[in-house]
Amino acid sequence: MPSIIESAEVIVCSPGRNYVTVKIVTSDGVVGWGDATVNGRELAVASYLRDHVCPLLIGRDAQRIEQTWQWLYKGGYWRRGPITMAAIGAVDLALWDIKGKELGVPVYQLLGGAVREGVLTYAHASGWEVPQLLDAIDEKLEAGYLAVRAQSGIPGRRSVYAVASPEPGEPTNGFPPVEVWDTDAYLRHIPGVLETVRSHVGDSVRLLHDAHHRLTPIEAARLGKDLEPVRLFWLEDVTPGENQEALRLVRQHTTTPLAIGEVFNTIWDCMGFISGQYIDFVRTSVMHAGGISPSRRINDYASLYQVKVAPHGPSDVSPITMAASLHLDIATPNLGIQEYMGYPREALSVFQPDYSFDKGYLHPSDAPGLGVEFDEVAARAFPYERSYLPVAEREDGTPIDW
Ligand code: CS2
Ligand code: MG
Repeated sequence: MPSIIESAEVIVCSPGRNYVTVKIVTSDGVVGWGDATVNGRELAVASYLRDHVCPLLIGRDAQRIEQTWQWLYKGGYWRRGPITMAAIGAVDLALWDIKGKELGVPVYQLLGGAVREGVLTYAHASGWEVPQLLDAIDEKLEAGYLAVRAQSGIPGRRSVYAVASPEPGEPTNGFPPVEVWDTDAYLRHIPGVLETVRSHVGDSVRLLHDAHHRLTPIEAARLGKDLEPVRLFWLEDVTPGENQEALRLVRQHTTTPLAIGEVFNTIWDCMGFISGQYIDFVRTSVMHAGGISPSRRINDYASLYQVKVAPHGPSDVSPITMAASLHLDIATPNLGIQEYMGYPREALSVFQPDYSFDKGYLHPSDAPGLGVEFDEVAARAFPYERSYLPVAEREDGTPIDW
C-alpha cells in the first residue's frame, strides 16, 4: 500500500543556535522529521525547501525514498552544492524516519542491522592556555570519552578557530566576527601543546586535532611530520577541501593519519581523496551529503580503499542529523569514529533525541524511525536570529580560510 505525502513544511528556530527542520506528514498521519541546517546560511535552505521542494513532495509515495532522492537530485538540473544537498538530505532523513515508523523498526534495522555494539565517539576539548586545555580534556575523559579533539590558543593572538578567547571580542553588530590568523605562530606552537597533551593523557586515549583548512600542502606536511611522535588518531582538514591533489603531497611526507570532508556534499567531492588513498577518514555529514541514501554509497566506496568513515557531528547540525548518522554508523562496517559535540540546553528542550551515550560509545535509539521528537510548541519560543561563522584574516587583512 503506498503511503502518500500529504504535507511538507519547514520550521526555522533558534534554541541556542539556528536549526532548519523539515516536517513531512503522510495520509496515514505518520510524521517524519528531517534536518536541513547549513550554519550561517539557514534561510537559503529554508527557501529552497519551502519554495521549490516541499510543493513537489505532495502526493508522492513516501515509501519510495530512493526514487524521490533521484528525482530531486536529477530533476533539479542544478545539482550539488551545500544548499541543494542539505535540502535533499533533509527530505531523505524524513522519509527514512517515516519508513521506520511505518514498519515499526529503528532505521538501522532497515540498513542491515548493527555490525557493532556501539558507535565510538569523540568529544571536543579546547583551552586558551595549556592548563585549561588539560582540564577540558580531563572533564571529557571523566565523562567516559575514549577520544578527544584538542584545540588550543596561540600566544600573542586574540582569537583562534574553536577556542574561546580570554579577552572579549569587538561587538559585531550582526556581521561575522573577524579572527586574525598567523600560520607560522600556529606551526611553531601546536606540536608542543599536543606533546604535553599526549604525556598528560597517556598512550591509550585517541587524540585528534583540527587545522580547519588553513595550511598549504607543504605547511601541512611539516605539521604532520612534527606531530608523528604524538601519534594522533587523525589530523583534520589541513588543506582546503577543493584541491584533492593537495593531500597527495601531504601524504607523501607523513604517517600522521589524515581526515577531511565536513564541507563536502557528494561522493564526487571525495572520490579522488579516497581512490588515491590520500586520506584515512572521510568526514561528510550524513545530511550535508544528501542524506542516508547517498551517504551509504560514499561509505561503501571508501571501504574499497580501506578508508574509514567518521561523520561530522557538530552542534550546528540538529539532533535529527546526529540520530541519522548513528543509525548509519552502527550498520557501516568501515566506521572509524563519530564526532559528537553536544547541544545547547535550549536545543534539547525542542529536539528530544532518544540516542544514548555510555562509556565512550553512542547507541542509536531502538524506537521506530530515527528516534527524535520535535516539540513544535517549544520551538516557537525561539525565533530565528541572524548569525554568522567567523571569517579569518591575516594580520594585513588578507582573507584566509576559516
Ligand atoms: C568543526 C566544525 O566539528 C568540526 O570538526 O570543524 O565545528 C565546523 O567549524 C562547523 O561545523 C562549521 O559550521
Ligand atoms: Mg572540523
